[in-house]
Amino acid sequence: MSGAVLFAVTGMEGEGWADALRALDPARPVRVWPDVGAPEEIAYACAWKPPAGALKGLAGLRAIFSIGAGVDALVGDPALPAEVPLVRAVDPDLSTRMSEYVVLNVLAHHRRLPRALADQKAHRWIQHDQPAAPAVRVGILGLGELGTDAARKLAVMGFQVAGWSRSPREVEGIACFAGAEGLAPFLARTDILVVLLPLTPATRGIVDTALLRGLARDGALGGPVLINAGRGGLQNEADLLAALTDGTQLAASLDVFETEPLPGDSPFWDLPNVLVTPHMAADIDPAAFARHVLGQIRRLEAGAPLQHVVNRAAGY
Ligand code: NDP
Ligand code: OXD
Repeated sequence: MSGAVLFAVTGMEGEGWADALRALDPARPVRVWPDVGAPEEIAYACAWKPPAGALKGLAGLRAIFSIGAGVDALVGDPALPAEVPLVRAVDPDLSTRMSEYVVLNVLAHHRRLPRALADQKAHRWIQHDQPAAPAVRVGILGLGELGTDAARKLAVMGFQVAGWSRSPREVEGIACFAGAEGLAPFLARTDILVVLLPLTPATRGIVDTALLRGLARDGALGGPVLINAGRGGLQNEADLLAALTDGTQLAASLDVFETEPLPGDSPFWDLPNVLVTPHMAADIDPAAFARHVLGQIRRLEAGAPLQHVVNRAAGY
């Protein structure tokens, strides 16, 4: 019998994900927690905020697949078996969705959409200045799977694009900066900052007053813009709120927050220079996730190494 797959999730419905996998591999047993069946048959687990201890006692477990690119919640879960490889979600469908969100929001600020929406509400006909894309410098904090795809698509549109990563990278047409010493020069040439970092001990709270003050102030937009589609824990929200209200920061698009759902009384809802979205930048499609998981299972069962394995010490 092929190794069985167990979906262990909370906050989402497991059956739809399981059905997508069954559709692509009808011979493989697929179970949804708590209907584990015989625990020794479970070879693979797909997890998103798994119920406490759901993956304990599965002696035959060979891999855990995160139902998401971000693994901060799983890495921080003390009940997750430490010896089993954890694989993050990587798929063109996910990258395309994130790039759509990034391009949408870069263009929204580049073409002054928040101002136009406010003007429409007030019945004001104002033609705000419209700088050309090559006059605008976009910087992507986190030049990984998602950041690189978004960077390439923005470069095609004519923006000057740079990226920052932990280790040095080379991406054609993108100015690459890396490490602590690369951060200040990267920020100093950035008008629109896109945050696509994972949340780790090294990145928590990285978007603070000091970072925001390091952004370019001589750009065509008249002030720096922040787009955070990574994780809410990356931003110091008190610092960000101050920057958005005292003029340090021109505008922002925020898809992620320290507390989600964003509380109804959060001041971010009402700032005219902020576009708020409900953590929807890039939800992976169940069929795409099933394709990714089965691709990795087939590699493993053919004796090849798993791809996209999380470095648990680094946290991503
Ligand atoms: P990757 O692991 O492919 O890329 C992460 C990038 O961040 C890499 O370039 C990495 O550097 C860099 N990085 C990590 N730590 C540091 C550090 N300390 N200093 C500098 N750079 C660092 O992740 P993905 O691109 O697939 O995903 C990024 C994040 O996007 C996810 O972790 C998740 O939090 C978020 N996300 C949000 C979604 C949403 O709907 N809002 C949907 C999907 C993902 P290096 O290249 O050297 O490893
Ligand atoms: C993810 C997410 O990490 O949806 O994939 O946030």
